[in-house]
Amino acid sequence: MTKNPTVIKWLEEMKELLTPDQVMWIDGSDAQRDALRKEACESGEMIELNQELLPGCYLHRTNPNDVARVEDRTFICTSTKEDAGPTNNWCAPEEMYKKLYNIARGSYKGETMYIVPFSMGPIGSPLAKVGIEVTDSIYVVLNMLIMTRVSPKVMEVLGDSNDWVRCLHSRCDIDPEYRYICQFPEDNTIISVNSGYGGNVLLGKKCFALRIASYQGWKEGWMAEHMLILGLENPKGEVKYIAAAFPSACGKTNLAMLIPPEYLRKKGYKVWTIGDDIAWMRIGEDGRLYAINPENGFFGVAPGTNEKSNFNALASTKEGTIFTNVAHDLSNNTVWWEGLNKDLPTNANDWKGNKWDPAKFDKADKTTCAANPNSRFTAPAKNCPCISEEFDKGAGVPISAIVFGGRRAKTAPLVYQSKSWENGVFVGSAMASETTAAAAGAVGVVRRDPMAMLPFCGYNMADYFQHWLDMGKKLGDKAPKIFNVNWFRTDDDGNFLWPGFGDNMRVLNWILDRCEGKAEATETAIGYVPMPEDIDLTDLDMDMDTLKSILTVDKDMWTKEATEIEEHYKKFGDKLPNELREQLENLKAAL
Ligand code: GTP
Ligand code: SPV
Ligand code: MN
Repeated sequence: MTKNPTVIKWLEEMKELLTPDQVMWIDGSDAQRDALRKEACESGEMIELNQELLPGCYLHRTNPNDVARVEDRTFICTSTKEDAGPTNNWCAPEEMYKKLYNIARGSYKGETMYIVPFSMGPIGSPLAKVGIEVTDSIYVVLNMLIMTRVSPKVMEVLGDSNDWVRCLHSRCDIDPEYRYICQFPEDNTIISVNSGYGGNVLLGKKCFALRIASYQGWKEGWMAEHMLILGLENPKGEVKYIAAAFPSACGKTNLAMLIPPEYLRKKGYKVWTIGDDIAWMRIGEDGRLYAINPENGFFGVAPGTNEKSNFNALASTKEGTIFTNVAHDLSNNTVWWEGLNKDLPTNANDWKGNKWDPAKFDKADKTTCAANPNSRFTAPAKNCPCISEEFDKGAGVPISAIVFGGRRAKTAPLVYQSKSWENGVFVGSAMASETTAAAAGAVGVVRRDPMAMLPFCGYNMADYFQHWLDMGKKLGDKAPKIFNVNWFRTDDDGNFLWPGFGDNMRVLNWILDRCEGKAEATETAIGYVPMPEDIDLTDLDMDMDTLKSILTVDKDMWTKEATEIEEHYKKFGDKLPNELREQLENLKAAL
């Protein structure tokens, strides 16, 4: 399959370490994929769903101890602890290699070692990068075939180069005590053991395209971000691109595929999806920032996805999709999850494979759910009805606006614009959000999650902030404008005050108008907030007072916020860029 000496050497090492009975190169062909699907169904690893209703679709259940990313077991193994920084778990590379090799040694015995050569980004694009994942899991292979570009062409494009990422995955015993997700950015290496869940094992995704790539971007002068990318077409047919960073399970997939409200659709507004989770961005020849989506599919949150909330995501899952940890509707051999529709299935198995009793379902108690709150679909991007024609082109799209956001019941207004690039970097660095089921641990706790990259930055976050500031200096007046949004403001009873989903388009329009200097704003201590009349409420059952209430910047809350940001900044010590310290002082003074 390859003559690349660096590849051959590493694969030999892996074979010796893992001692598989057989080795199989994955070539991306339909025939090989079909044979693997068959094998996985025979062994019970996957369940074939109703092929008339859901052709090429399968259900998989992970071990109940293994349903989300594990941040406390994720390590950045750089030579020095300082290079990993205060927000990452760190271990010296030699020590971690030794530990992981001891865990993985002999673990493929009696099994097949699958070798998956993949490209993150369109194969051969100057913005793309190559990886090779070895795994003992057919489920992982089949997911990688959807989420990345797998083809013998990947190895051709790589040639004899050593610029590729080594990805070792071994399920071992799915033992949480010995579960480790480790990145070695200096060696372009990832090792994941004792897990079978998405972000822990589809190593092209968070491990490579964010943790390793963010480090590469820092060294090579580009950016790898936890961002969706969408194109917004106006009635004149002009398309402007927006990249948006929200923490896990905070609305990226939904925003990336939104359907504009009817009155805007009638005027000719459209949204095109480029990506729903990750953006790689470089400065183009014209000095603007260009983004590609390095992925080839969507690994989306199932619960809450329905025809109304996200028609395009649901449509994407109708063919060639793998569902993980959703409920199995036995009445017609399809899938179900909370929020799909109001018809609770009466003959279904829950995500653990046990008979589910809808009578015991209690909305407020997640343990009674049929689907795991972090259950997911792995769907081919090409299925998406609104996929952009730029998606598969390697050139990338020029970004007009960068948007940060999170889940904040109070404090953050619906939308505001930062006062400058530096101020925007400050806004991103101070971002906070309530935690979700996407990672193991408590849910609903507010934590600082700078640029939605807290679990994904592969180096010292203070250096990462500096890298953002440096990129802004290079971009100069061609830099995208930076905004912050919050779809999740609630009333005192916990009800969302903003309708969200497709109606978020109303906010995107204001954002693009601001980029073109067309919309007014009020200057506040934190940035520019829209005049209430500039957020179009046509056809919406919302009164002006409610809108005004979610646009307010409360002085007391923000004074408290500033104190908390100061506390958050202390972690970074002297490494915190001075510009950010100044930005914090400016905020305090303005308040
Ligand atoms: P990851 O794949 O984990 O990175 O998540 P994501 O950022 O793509 O989040 P996703 O779009 O899957 O949304 C997660 C949850 O937030 C789902 O339950 C959605 O229904 C909900 N959600 C998304 N957008 C909105 C919104 O505008 N308003 C409200 N209230 N909920 C939303
Ligand atoms: C996230 O948690 O941000 C995800 C899902 O996109 S995972 O692939 O598990 O990281
Ligand atoms: Mn994500």
